[in-house]
Amino acid sequence: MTRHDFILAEIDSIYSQPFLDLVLRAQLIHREHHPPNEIQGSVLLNIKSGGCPEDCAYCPQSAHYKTGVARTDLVSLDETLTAARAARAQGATRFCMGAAWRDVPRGPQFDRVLEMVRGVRSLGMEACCTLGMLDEDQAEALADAGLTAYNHNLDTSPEFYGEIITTRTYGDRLATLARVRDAGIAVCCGGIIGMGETRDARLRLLQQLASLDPHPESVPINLLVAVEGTPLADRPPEDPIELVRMIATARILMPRSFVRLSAGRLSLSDEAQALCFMAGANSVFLGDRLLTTPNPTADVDRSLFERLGVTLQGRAGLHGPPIHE
Ligand code: SAM
Ligand code: DTB
Ligand code: SF4
Repeated sequence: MTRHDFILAEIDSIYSQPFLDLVLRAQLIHREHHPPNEIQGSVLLNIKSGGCPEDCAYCPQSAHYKTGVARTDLVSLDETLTAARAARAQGATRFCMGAAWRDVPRGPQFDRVLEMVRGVRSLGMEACCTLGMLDEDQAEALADAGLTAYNHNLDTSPEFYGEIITTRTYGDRLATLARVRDAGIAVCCGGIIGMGETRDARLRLLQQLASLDPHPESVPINLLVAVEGTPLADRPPEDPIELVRMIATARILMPRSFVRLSAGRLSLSDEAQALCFMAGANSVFLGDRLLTTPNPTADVDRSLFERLGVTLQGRAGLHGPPIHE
């Protein structure tokens, strides 16, 4: 039974209980719904970098800040499919294409994104996009092209949102998420910790995520990567124990979702990552690059997974059409 009506005090009593009780409970729930030693691997490709008109305070790709991130045009179909094949060879089952757009431009650029989605699906991989706001027609076109999932994060609580982003509202985000859901595309929606938010703000984010009905199929939990030039550049590193609490609480509230240990893995020890998996994280980004910042290399991840006896989710877990190649 999944629930969507958690009150804040309930979430607080889960999140704030003694750490070992929390992790144990999360792990037991995890095992009821997921294979215990299997992790989903996704690879990200930045298909259009930098120059974004939004002012998200954490983001190196916002045009409002001087971060040295290159501004590029939309990459070619060829380049995308080459990267998708490499991702598949590294063991990823999902390929995620991210664009630094406020919303998706109509015309040839969107047509190319649709080609990319078809191409990735024909490699037998799940395809995910994160392109900013979508209208109904665009959501339907992406669904028709075979898009598996759309990433659109709520990032933080409704109350703290205005401190982080002023160029769009929480309501704008929720409206796009509803269009994605209505088009029949899986929803990937999560947030960031370490931006100076209170514990209450984290609980409210979790409450918002769990109130989505159905729950998002994937819930990325990002640890802030503090990037020089952004307003959050000087944020002190977040306590990894808080990240584990966040993941464990997400696992308990949304038992069937993939909980993705997303940005920030490079700042975690192997032991902290292992605790995140113990707490119910069952998805990561593979590959040495996220969108603009580094991520553990394939060798480092392979060794970590081997030492933990963890395997990458195989193709058997894939939804969608069979492999054509
Ligand atoms: N422009 C699209 C959007 O905002 O939905 C897609 C790309 S955006 C980079 C996707 C997500 O990456 C953001 O919602 C945020 O959660 C995460 N993110 C971006 N920069 C980050 C950073 N420096 N540290 C952690 N997470 C970050
Ligand atoms: C998500 O929640 N995290 C990913 C993905 N969705 C698109 C992005 C993380 C970006 C980290 C900063 C960067 O590399 O630019
Ligand atoms: Fe643009 Fe997305 Fe970065 Fe915000 S998070 S500035 S919308 S690329």
